[in-house]
Amino acid sequence: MKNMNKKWWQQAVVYQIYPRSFQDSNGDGIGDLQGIISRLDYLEELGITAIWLSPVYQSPMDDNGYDISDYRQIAPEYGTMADMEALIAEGKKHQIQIIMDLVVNHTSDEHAWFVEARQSRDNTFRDYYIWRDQPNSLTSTFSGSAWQLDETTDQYYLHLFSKRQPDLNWENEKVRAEIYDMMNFWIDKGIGGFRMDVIDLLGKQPDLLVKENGPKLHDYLQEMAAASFASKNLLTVGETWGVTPEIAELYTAPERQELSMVFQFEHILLTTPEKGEKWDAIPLSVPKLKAVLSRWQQLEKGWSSLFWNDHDIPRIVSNWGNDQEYRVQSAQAFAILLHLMKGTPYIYQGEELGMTNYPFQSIDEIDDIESKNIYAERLAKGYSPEVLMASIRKVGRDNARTPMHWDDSTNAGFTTAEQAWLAVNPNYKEINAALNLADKNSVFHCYQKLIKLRKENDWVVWGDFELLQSAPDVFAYLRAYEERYYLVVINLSNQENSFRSDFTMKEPLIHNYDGRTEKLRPWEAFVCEILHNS
Ligand code: TEU
Ligand code: CA
Repeated sequence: MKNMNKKWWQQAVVYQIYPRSFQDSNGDGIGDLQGIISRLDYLEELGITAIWLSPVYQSPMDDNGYDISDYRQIAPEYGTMADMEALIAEGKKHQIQIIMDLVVNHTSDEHAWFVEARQSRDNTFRDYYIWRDQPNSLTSTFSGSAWQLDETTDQYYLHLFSKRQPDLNWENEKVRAEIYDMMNFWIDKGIGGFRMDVIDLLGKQPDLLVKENGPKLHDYLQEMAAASFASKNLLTVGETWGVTPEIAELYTAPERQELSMVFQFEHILLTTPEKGEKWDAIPLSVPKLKAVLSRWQQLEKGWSSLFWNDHDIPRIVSNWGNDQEYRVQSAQAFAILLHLMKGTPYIYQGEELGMTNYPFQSIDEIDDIESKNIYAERLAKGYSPEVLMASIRKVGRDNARTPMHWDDSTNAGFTTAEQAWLAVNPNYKEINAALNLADKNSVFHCYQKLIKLRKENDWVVWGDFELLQSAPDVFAYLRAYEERYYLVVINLSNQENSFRSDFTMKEPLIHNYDGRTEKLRPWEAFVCEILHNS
């Protein structure tokens, strides 16, 4: 057994909260920290053991908090530092650690460092950011050039995201020291770790047009770890869009002392055309999904994350499932598939209810800066509003960001305000937490059983993974642990399929239909122990 050194975060189940949309406690239409505290009982019942909290720091909210103007203050709309400390303490009482979002590739243009830096070319903080006399062809993830002219000082600054998110200069050791100091400020408050926003950009070389995986990246991460979390037994997870399994091991091989795990997006990118943008999404190929996910299960060194969703990604049940006649079955099928693989699973708020994408009709309903920018860019290129709204409905980030559905009261119990900051999905009367809790066959209870199974059975966490041959749309795998074998079978299709094997199957431990038949019904999924007699 390789895992002699078992870590708490390998056994954790993480739940991501997008604070703006989780629970409003004071009737202003915006979710907040007291709202989260009021829902800790719900989260404990689900069984999760950590919360990844999207940013709650002071911010002008150009990118909903991913533009931070003060890393040591809480945004007033979310509460106070006392509320944050209360969340950390109350979380512990519910066996839930708080993972803070660490956004250090860039700050807000309202951060004091940038306000200073743009005063003059010889300002002390000038080198905290990246300035050039001329722009090059680098583009921003949010459309257009990555360079913005600053008129006062007549130079361009780099912004890989919005122009209100200037990139920090990681080559400047003073910047690095400030960041590590800030991380320790949060570690000292008792947090459980960090989710690291676009961490693979830290080593960027803008003059060479290199964004991801720059040459100094891992030096910085090792320095960061040594200066902050390395000795603290924290969960650290890096957001790395440009990672392969080989690169992932550079982050996560234990002897390198960098991160616990990374978010790898290869499966998510399967529906982005190879030379195109996510806005031109192509259908999912299940055989490719099997190939990608099973390759990531074979990591030699280090550890993986498991996820379908976050605040940037459309809802899994709408994206790759069937959010109409098989909404419950397909949401459960994806849950069973993910939670029984090897790695630390992440659940995005509402995923455990089978929440769906939103039927956005007009750009006026959209808040997300990425969607707004691509809409303007493509409208100017001659795309029609209908075509643009169709792709925003399919992949726009606001699909994940509409308020959480708690019950069937006005605004789904999210807020007592007349209007939430972003519209509540009209299907909340059929899809909400109260209904899910009342129905033992609900999506919620499937997640709850999966988490319980993980907590009570070592094989779920530590077992070896083996992909099995099966029909193209059937995902079947084995987990093997201490001479016992578990079979997981998922039909990722609206059609019936079959699965044949020589195994003797015991009763399903978790199953999204009643009883087994010869065929696999649409989106049928189950796990059972087998007697391995082949
Ligand atoms: O996301 C990184 C990122 O590149 C995303 O913008 C993602 O690529 C995009 O949504 C897919 O089209 C992180 C955060 O998760 C995101 O919310 C922030 O906007 C971004 O960084 C900037 O901080
Ligand atoms: Ca509020």
